[in-house]
Amino acid sequence: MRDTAARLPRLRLSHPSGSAAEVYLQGAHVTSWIPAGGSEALFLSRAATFQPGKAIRGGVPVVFPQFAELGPLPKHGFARVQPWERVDHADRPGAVRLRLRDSDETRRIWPHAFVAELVVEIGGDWLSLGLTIRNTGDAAFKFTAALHTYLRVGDVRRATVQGLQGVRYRDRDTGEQGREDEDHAVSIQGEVDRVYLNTPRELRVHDPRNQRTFLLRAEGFADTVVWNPWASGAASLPDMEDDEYREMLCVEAAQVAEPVRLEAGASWTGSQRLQVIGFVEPIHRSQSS
Ligand code: TA6
Repeated sequence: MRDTAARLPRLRLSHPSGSAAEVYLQGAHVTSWIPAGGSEALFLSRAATFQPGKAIRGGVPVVFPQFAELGPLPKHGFARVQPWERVDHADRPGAVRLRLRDSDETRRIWPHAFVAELVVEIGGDWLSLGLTIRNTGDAAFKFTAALHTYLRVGDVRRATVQGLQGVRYRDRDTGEQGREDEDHAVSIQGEVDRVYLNTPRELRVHDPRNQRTFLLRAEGFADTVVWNPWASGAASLPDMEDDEYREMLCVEAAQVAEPVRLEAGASWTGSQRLQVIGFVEPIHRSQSS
């Protein structure tokens, strides 16, 4: 990491099982999660920078109120670079609740009153993030959002995502719309940046190199974004080493295709739960039938 992480305040979560996590108040950004008896499960770039107002490359950036450049706001909105406050420990060991309210700065970018809360919690082999958005103003607003999770994998070229078979997607680079192969798990053999629409709630990411499988369960978020910049994309990112694309795979719980409309006083919640379940051999439909 190029510059001192100490400049930004962060919290450490620990669970009686031995699992641990790290969360920066800027962005309510989880940058590390180590399951009990395991090794780091989130990717954080060696070139990540930790500066006020700058996004951190890796972990779980909170994307709100706009996903990517799909709208007039700054890319991925502002939640990931705003200072959140710790509200409480959510009354459980290994849990914390963080809050972001609209301010003069956020209203200059997006003229709405809101409260965002993120509850981060770890257990022995899982990490869960629950994002709640409340409209505290007197008019409805719309937003898109994501938990932009960077999983750490041993070798992305051997990793597969199970559960997206037959699911429709939009390719963000080419604009192409398509449907994923019915028979095979998604494997990453080049740059990928796809929004999978209305995805199953449960997905698995198999990482044979690290001999582990992630079980990902999303609620509230309809879509899933799969992103890996590959060598060329990584080379264009100043806060990512050129070869690090091999060690990461973003599998993001997202609400992109259909923005959420929140009436005054209403709230919305979306969550993603990651669990490490040891290595489970992927099942191919052609094998199981
Ligand atoms: O979620 C995928 C994506 O929108 C990609 O298009 C890629 O640009 C990535 O997010 C990272 O965005 P960032 O602004 O953090 O460089």
